[in-house]
Amino acid sequence: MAIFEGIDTIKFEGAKSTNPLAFKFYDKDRVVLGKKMSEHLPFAMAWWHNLCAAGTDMFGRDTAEKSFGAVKGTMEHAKAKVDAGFEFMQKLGIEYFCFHDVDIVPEADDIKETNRRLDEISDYILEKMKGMNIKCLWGTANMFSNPRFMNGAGSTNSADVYCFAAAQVKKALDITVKLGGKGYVFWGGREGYETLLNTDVKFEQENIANLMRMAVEYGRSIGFTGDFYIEPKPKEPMKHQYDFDAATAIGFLRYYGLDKDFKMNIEANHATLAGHTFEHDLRISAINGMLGSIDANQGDYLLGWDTDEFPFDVYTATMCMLEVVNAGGLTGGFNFDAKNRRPSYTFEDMFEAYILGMDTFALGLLNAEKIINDGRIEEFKKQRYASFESGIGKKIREKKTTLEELAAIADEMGAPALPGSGKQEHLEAVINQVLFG
Ligand code: XLS
Ligand code: NI
Ligand code: NI
Repeated sequence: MAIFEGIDTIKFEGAKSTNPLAFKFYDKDRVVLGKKMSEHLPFAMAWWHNLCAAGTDMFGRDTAEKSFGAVKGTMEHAKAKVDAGFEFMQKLGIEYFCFHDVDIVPEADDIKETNRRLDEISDYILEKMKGMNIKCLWGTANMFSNPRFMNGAGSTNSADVYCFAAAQVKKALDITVKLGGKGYVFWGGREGYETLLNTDVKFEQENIANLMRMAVEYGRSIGFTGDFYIEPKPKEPMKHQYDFDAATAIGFLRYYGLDKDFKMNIEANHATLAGHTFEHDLRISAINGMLGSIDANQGDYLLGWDTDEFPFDVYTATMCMLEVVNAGGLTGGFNFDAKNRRPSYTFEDMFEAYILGMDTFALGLLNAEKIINDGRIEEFKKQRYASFESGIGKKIREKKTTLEELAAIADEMGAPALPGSGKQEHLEAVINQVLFG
């Protein structure tokens, strides 16, 4: 029996359609820049927001009904969520899901019992996956909700809690591999600190790296060939989080020799919390060969926290898709780490949110194609650095110069000419013309 009764498979109806339960722009088989839209945009459902979170915030309880016909906190409910999730993904044509261990089963007091439940539910999920084109994008362990993790997991001050974190990572890896997951995520939920007065930052960072090293060793030993990801975030819940942004996380991975096994999972709302644009963190990851996966959402410039809204900002999606296309695509996918607003509490709202997100990224992709085909932006950028294509500039680019040599050239020169207009307004006008002209 259908859980989302009355909602059919969501179809592409085109930009003129007024049917709220249809795609206006996401046309999965349409070929864009040599590939199908569905190949450019491997979308994923986030188990926690879509099937678990029901609108509770700091000031009020659930607004949405997500029992899916079972008693919450039971294994029947866990299974009902699997049923709901697969029906939801199938109706939307979403091919991937992402999960935390405790999203898919209720956590027991004893980890042995939690693990038994994880075995049971993963059997159930595997059974569901048969004959369906639905796969696991990535798994992770929730090491931030339970009070034992109040001081972090890898960064905790308690060796016992550290063991517990290791046990959760081990099991989450087992389940991810069992479900054929392409990736495994470390989001440093409480890996950070509130005050230096009680914190040994150096030791905590070493311990996090050590946990990651053990995860890589174990993961590879059980046949996990995918990518490990760090998902940077500058703050929230902690005041200072160690994986502040892509640049910080990449430096950390290199320092501890983990850069061969890890890539970035960049979340839009986390990048903006770090004071960057989404595309900035994508570019930093890409130029370091570490653009792995994306948590597709958006924040609110008026609010200073992770509001996890469904992507609606087409300019940002366009800049994102330019980065992704120019980087040759993602090894991971686009996980909607996003939730309905609290007053959007119906099943229709869940579907419309995903339709919004998928259409926004489809528009971003179509726009990226237009910008690339227009060519003016790329050409301007090339011209801007033209002085490094010949003469002394070329020699600098080839790293064959010395400070003395360059200083001697400067001495002869008098004052150098200004470096040429950056033409930002011109370029922004080009973008608008290409998009709306
Ligand atoms: C929270 C994070 C989290 C990760 C997975 O801000 O985005 O949801 O994606 O632990
Ligand atoms: Ni996320
Ligand atoms: Ni987030």
